[in-house]
Amino acid sequence: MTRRVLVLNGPNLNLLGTREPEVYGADTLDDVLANLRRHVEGRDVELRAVQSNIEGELVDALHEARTWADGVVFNPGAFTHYSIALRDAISGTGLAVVETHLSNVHAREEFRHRSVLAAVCLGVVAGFGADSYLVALDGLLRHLEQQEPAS
Ligand code: CA2
Repeated sequence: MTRRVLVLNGPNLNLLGTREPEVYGADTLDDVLANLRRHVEGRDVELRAVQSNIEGELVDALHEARTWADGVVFNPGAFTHYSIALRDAISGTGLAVVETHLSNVHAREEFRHRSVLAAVCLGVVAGFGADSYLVALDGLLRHLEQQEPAS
């Protein structure tokens, strides 16, 4: 059975690899996505990627994902810490979403310690750099497998 996953990235993540490599690593967003695609090669997994700097476009991407995706690997960027609109979109769609961060947000400024999204997500992965996305995807796929009705 094909598993369809949206890899959704929020504000400023299009700048990955251009600045702050000590915090976010040297990979560009395209590198991160290529890594993910390599990681699932040979498995029946379809990945679609969306990045936006605009909160409403991220809400729209979640609404649209409801029509085709089994789950979402989502790095909401700074919206993590204050977007009630994204929280409502996640809970409203009922999608299995893994909140994903490159950096360990809990080891950084206090305002990054709080997520308004985590409580409505399936899980949270943070602090493994680009590998956070691989861990998040594996966790999501394992969860989806366990949901599959026994044949
Ligand atoms: O650690 C993460 O993945 C974050 O979601 C990244 C967000 C930050 O606001 C969150 O607290 C944690 C920031 C993404 C900005 O990415 C940049 C990358 C390169 C240069 C400038 C910004």
